[in-house]
Amino acid sequence: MATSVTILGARLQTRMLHNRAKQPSKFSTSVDTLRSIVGQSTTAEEASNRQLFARLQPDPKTMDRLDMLGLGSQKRGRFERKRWFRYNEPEVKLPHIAFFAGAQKEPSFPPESLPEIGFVGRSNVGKSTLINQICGSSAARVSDKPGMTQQINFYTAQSDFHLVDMPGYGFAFAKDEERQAWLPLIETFVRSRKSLRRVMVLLDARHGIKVNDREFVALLDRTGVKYQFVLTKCDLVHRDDLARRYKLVSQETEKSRNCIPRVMMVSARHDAGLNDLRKEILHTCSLGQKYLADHKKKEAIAQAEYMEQLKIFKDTARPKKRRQN
Ligand SMILES: Nc1nc2c(ncn2[C@@H]2O[C@H](COP(=O)(O)OP(=O)(O)OP(=O)(O)O)[C@@H](O)[C@H]2O)c(=O)[nH]1
Ligand SMILES: [Mg+2]
Repeated sequence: MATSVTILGARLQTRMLHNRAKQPSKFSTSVDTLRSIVGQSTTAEEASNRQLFARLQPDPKTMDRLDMLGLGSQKRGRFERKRWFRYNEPEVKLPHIAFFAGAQKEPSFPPESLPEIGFVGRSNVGKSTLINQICGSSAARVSDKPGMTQQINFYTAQSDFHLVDMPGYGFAFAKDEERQAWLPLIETFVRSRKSLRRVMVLLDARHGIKVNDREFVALLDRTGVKYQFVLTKCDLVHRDDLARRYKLVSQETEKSRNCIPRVMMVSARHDAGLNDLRKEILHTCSLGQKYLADHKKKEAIAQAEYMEQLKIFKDTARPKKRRQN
C-alpha cells in the first residue's frame, strides 16, 4: 500500500514539473534579446556556425607560421610527441614609452607633433597589455575588469612616435549608453588627427569579428583612415582554430580599401608574434632605417638556422604509429 502511494506521488510530481516546463516563464528572454546582451549568436545558429567553423580547412602555410612563432595552444597528451619548436627570432626593440597626455574631450588632445598609431577594440581585448608588452613597459594600466581605460591615453616613445590607447567599446552586460559612450570621442579623434598613421583594430582570437567591431570598422571606412586587424590572446586558442580564425579574418580584409591585408597574430602572455607587430609599427612610422638597419641580416641567419633544425627534426622524427584494427 505504502509503495503504491509513493509511486503515485512521484508520478504526480513528474506531471506537475512537465506542465510547469510547458508554461512560458516570465523570466524567459527571446533569442534576439539574448543575442544583443551577450553580443553573439546563440542556439541553432551558433551551433551551425561552430560546425561550419570546424569544417574550415586550416591553411598549411599558416600552420607552419604558427609553429614557427609559437602561436596558438597545443594540447600535449602523455603519448603525443612535441611536434614543433620555436624559431629563435632576433628581437626588434622599440623604445620605452612614457605617458604624456590623456583626453576625455577633443580640446584636450595634444598637438600633432609625431606619427601616431592607435589601438582600438572591444573592452578587455588586451589593448593596454599589448602596448606595454611591445615596448617592454608597464606605463599603460591593465585590468581583468572591462572598461579600465576611460580616456584616450597618449604614450610617447622617445619622441619618435606616439602610441594611443583608446577606451574599449561594447563589452557585454553593460547598458547600451555605457557601451557606446566612448564611440563619439574615438570617432572625433580618428576624424581629426592628421598624424594618425594607422589604427590597429584588436580582435580576441577566440571570438573574431563581432557586431561592434563591424560597426567600428564601418566608421573607420567612412573616415578613410588605414586600419589593420590584430588577433590577440592567441595563447588561448588551439592552433588549428587559430589558423581557421586567421583565414576568416583575412577574408574580411578584402572588403575594404582602407584595411591592410596583413592580419597580425599576437600573444602578449607568451611573447609571440610581437616582433611582427613592432616591425609593422616602425615601417608605418617610417622608422625602419633607424631601428631595423641590421635586423634583416640577423633575421636571415636565424631563419636559415631554424630551417636547418626543422629539417633534421623532421628527418629524425619517428612516424606516428597507426592503430591496427
Ligand atoms: N591569456 C592572455 N591574456 C591576456 C593577453 N593580453 C591581455 N590579457 C589579459 O586580458 C585582460 C584585459 O587586458 P587589458 O590590456 O586591460 O585590456 P584592454 O583592452 O586594455 O581593456 P579596456 O581598457 O578595459 O578596454 C587582462 O587580464 C590581461 O592580463 C594575452 O595575450 N593572453
Ligand atoms: Mg585598456
